[in-house]
Amino acid sequence: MQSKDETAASLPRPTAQQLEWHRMEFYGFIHFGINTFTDQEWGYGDQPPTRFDPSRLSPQQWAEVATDAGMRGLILTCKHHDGFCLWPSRYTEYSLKNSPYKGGTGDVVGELSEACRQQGLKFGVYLSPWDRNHRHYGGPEYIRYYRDQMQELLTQYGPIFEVWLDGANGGDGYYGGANETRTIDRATYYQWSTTIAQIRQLQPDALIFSDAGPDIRWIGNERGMASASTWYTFDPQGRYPGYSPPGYDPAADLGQGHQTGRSWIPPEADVSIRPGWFYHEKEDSQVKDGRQLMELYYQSVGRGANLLLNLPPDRSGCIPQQDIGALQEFRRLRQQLQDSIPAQVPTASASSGSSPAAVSHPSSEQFWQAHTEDKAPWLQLEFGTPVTFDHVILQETIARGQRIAGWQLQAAQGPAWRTIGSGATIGFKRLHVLPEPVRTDKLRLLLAPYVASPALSYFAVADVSGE
Ligand code: FUL
Repeated sequence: MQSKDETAASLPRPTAQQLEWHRMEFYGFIHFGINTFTDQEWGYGDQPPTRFDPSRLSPQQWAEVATDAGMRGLILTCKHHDGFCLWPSRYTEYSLKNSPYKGGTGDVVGELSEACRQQGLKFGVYLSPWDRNHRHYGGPEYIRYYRDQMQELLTQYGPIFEVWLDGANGGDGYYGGANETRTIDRATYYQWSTTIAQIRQLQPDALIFSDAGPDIRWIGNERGMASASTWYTFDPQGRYPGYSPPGYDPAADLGQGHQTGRSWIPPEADVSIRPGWFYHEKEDSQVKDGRQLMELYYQSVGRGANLLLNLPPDRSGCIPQQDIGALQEFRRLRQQLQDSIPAQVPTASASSGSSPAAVSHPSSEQFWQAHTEDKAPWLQLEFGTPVTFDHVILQETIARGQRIAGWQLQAAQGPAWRTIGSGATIGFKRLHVLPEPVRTDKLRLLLAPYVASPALSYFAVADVSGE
């Protein structure tokens, strides 16, 4: 059996780029294109480019809305399954260069990447592998085309933080007028290892997302819901974007990850602020409100995943007012949570290890770590006088790998301890909401079981209901 020291040395850890990505927590998706104008979710690929006709398109507004909402980046559907390109690709006529937008001289990818740069947002690209317009889809020529387009997106628009590889693949489409169904072998058709090497070469800092990684994995549903237990470690063997071997279970595999997985491939929870990914007028009354978005935040970021929230611009080319209102309320609720952390820092003590005072501030550079010989590590907060709280906020020091596999919260009740919450993983952030407020002068966190000696960066309480 391996000793705990050996286990710690061989633990998968995030790359510097992944660590920076974990710190982003919340960023946005923009689904915009010909579907916006045809009121569709999956365009067939047969609509003329002239249908793309926004009256006052403003990528600047998208970036401002995202910044005001507290997002850290935006990912754009540069090409969705219908094949229409939001940049003037030199490899196809099926793009905005043949649309009325700016008389065919526009470039939405360029305009948004520039607006993001100005606002201090990171910029990411979605380039759908499935292309229902392209006549060669299904054959080797299309793979060359896909990589040529990837080359354009990764060389013309500055730094890209995330390349989003969608899993939907093959089926019926226009395909240059063939109007037929084309099936592909999802495991072999795209020769992903070559495209992934191309992305690495062109944008070494970009993280590649798909339902199989290699850098970020899909959470396994489109409801923005992470698993109660979330491992960043994952074994992608036999999986490719859009393909998983038989026996795969999205909730168990993608949601929870694999505790003993050998690769660091953390999950991203994607969800739309509206029922659809693209704008549909009939969904104007179904925009998720601030409280619903806060729920999504708890079940994604609060469980250690990142939240990718989709904001579909309407036919004018702007994000509608009611969506903006919901985002403002969402931001207010997150701020309220932040503001309800008591200003007075409690005194921290621990069963062993380095100085526990490090957990009083949410800094990932400073952390407490239990001694390797400590069989039953714990951390304790003493408030001096009793405090009331309804949230507990935890952050694991994930730069050292994901180590905590079980935790329990106990509040002092006179001489006894009462368990007020428990779970398995912590990860980058864990927001634990108590069913009812607790009043105590001492709170402790028991950390067991664990993979290697636990390291924690933050341990705090908040009282939202008492605000
Ligand atoms: C899915 C696509 O099929 C949807 O249209 C959307 O883009 C979503 C984010 O991913 O796989």
